[in-house]
Amino acid sequence: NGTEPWWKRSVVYQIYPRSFMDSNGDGIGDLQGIISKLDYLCKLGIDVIWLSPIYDSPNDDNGYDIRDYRAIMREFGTMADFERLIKEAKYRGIRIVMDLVVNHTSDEHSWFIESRKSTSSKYRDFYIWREGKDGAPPNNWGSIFSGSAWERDEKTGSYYLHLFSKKQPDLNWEHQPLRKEIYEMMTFWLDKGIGGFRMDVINFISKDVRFPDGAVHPEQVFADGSAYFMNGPKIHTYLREMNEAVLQNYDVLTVGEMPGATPEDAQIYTNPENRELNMVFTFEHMDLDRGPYEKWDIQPLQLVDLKKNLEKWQQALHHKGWNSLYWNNHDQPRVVSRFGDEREYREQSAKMLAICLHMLQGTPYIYQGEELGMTNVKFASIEDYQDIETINMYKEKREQGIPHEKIMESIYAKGRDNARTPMQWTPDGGFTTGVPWMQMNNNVNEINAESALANPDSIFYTYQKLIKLRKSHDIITYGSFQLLLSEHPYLFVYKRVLESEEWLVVANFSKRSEKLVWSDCDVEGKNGQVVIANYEHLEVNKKALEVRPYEAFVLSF
Ligand code: TEU
Ligand code: CA
Repeated sequence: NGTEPWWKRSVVYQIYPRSFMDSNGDGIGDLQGIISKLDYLCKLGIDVIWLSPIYDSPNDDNGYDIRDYRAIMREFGTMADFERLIKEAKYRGIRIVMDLVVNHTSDEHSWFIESRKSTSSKYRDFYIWREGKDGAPPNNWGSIFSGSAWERDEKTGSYYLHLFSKKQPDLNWEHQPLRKEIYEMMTFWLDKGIGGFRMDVINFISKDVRFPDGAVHPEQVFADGSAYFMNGPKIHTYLREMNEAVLQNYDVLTVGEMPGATPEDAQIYTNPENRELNMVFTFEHMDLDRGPYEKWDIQPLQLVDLKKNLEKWQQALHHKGWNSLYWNNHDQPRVVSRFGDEREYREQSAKMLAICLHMLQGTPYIYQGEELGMTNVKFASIEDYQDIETINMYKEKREQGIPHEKIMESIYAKGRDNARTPMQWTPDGGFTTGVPWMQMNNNVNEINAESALANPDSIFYTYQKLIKLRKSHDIITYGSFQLLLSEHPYLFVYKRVLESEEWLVVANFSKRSEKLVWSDCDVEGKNGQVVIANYEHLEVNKKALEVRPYEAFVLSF
């Protein structure tokens, strides 16, 4: 109905511009390349494009280290290109959401250059400076990109905080003049007609300013859910101030990336009455196939854990807030290789994962190439990897004497470059006429947009249909969620209910055939209509059904 916000029924497509489409043959994706692919995205049917950062940057962390918030990265093009992208997208009914990276800047940002000059600099308090202790850093915090989270600056002998790379100094949100600069910058972009912001690690911006020694590993969340820099003491104050100062004046989408946030945190962040954010990206379901210490400790996913985690988030935010729904982004390995089967059942498992995710309540995010079933990659040498997180981790673990092969297993499973190989447009590549900044995946001749568009049974058309269904069935956006067969190790079975309408979603996360008894789903005797399925010939009207390997279907009753 009229009062419901538009983003509850939208599907967002995430573009990592560096790897999406190169228009000028320098091997690096760019804005004109994106413009040339808008008709492809129109055909898919998406409503919003989230662009990973396109601001001026030295690219230590591929744009997540911003040097000038009001300039376009040279490799990506010009402000005129950006304004043309906005116009061309708008003409096609597509909004452009920008990536707001305000927990830190690049160390080449003019604010930091001034800040480090002297302790009396006007910009000193734009960043977090502390004195060391007996020649050691101020505390034992680790950087997410390895090593200490503190870097000693020669000029003044003080240490500055960087939760990420040493070229990404953290901004000091306690300092009101900094917050004012950020709000003015946000207004600058919103006045250009963007559709909103994805906010990078936004729940890190409030820290415990006593900077106590904490968990040695930065992402470790303490048993009581607290961590030393996530969901800090003033986070809600800052988000409400940001809303008051900027966001409330625009009808835009805001999604906060929130490592360490729980459903209870999200109930506060996404409750519309709190005027904070529309939705958040949780990491909980992305942390189920790892050890307690760090993401590189690989553990096989237990489907029951995934089902229960998604159920927790669905129930916690139903009628209270709003969920984002994702399997992929530029930091995560490709889901078909991670939770599906990239070899024997690649297409079926990719479709199953899409159906299972898009039938949940929330706004779905599709990461570039997910709609093609693009897979992880295995480069032979560490030299072929570009991601600073991977490179720093490799160096650190080699110094600890961990064998190359063991580290490479972790990189193959969880490295971020899995998601950053160039988008596969045609059987011979189609990303660039030059040498791509990162090697293309060698399965491009089989997995590419051209082949997908020519094949009516491709994964692409499953995504296209899921997006269409969302537009015409309120039950997907507003129905309640009920998990069934919660202990089943291979089948993810749930219901969506809206008034008298009932949809049953069945997804087989395994290559085994699994028996499904209709009475267990209390639909016995009712003849369901197939809404969408990834196999042909669904025998519905018997007492039980053999669910085939990676089979997924939705029945409406
Ligand atoms: O990521 C936040 C973050 O914590 C990730 O680094 C994630 O924990 C890690 O990559 C898991 O392997 C955001 C951006 O999405 C990421 O690309 C940036 O590197 C990071 O912030 C710093 O801006
Ligand atoms: Ca280019």
